[in-house]
Amino acid sequence: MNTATKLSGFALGLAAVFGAAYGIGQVAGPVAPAAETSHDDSGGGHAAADGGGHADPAGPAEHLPGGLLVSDRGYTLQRVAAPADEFAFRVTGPDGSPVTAYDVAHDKRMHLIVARRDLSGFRHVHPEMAPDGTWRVASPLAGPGVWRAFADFTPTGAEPLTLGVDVTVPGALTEVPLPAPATSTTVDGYTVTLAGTPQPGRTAELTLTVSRDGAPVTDLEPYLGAYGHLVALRQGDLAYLHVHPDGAPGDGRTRPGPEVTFFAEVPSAGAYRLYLDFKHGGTVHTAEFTVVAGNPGAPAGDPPAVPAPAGTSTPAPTAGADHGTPGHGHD
Ligand SMILES: [Cu+2]
Repeated sequence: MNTATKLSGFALGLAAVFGAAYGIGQVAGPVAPAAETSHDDSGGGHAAADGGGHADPAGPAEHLPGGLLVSDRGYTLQRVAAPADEFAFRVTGPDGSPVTAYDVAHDKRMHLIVARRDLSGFRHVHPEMAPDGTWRVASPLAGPGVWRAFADFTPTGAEPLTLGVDVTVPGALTEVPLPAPATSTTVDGYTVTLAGTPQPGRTAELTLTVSRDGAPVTDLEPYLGAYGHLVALRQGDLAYLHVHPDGAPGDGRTRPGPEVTFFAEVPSAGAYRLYLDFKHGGTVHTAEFTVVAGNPGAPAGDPPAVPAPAGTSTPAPTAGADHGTPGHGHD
């Protein structure tokens, strides 16, 4: 019940902000310096997820997961025209001009993550910035569809920020159904298992274990300042979640596998897709998982966490076919 209350509050917040985003859309184009949004009357002194120690009044957007907004706290993500095989964008700051000063976070000044709206096609790449603030990278958009592109960065002197923008790649669209929840997956000959289940509103420990040919991998290579980098996207709106690794290479306690541990907090119950980037043999691999956060016995009226595969619309919904529910009782 408590959870339900929180969730409806969250939904209301979303509605309010989407309303605001719609308003922004109306005046899109050359973006005038975003009129200083002073919605401080919300009284929201909500603690920042990380970093802390900021003096700015917390606007409503600070209560949202990242990636849902194309413009936030005065910073706006703008695509820049580019050849089809290239993806280019810039970020304008509160004064309306392109941002050129960024802090390094996770080894890079800019992380560009893309995924189709159906959560397929995940890529995580690192563009290069031209002196005028334009970021360019070989296009990570692999095929037709509606993609969400996330720019994850920290402007020097400001808080970390993730802005998102939709990008349509024309062509015949084949929607990929979200794979069923699972605690084990394979990629490039590696088997990766997942222990732990995200919980709405509180931090959960997620441990991923990498093996190959039945043997634990104990020589993972540092990637982005850690032995793994985990991104979580929420089904339905692709809210982008920061997930923090536990420990770093060289800290004297963190081993290079086979286990990589993260602390994650999800904003709501429901389905998420997790993407683990890890490096081994000089190559970055991405293992993907579907997880369902919260109580599987969700309140009536909630949409199913995982939709039936498209095109196989059997008339009778499979009652109680809640297979693959993550539990604690394995082993
Ligand atoms: Cu990155």
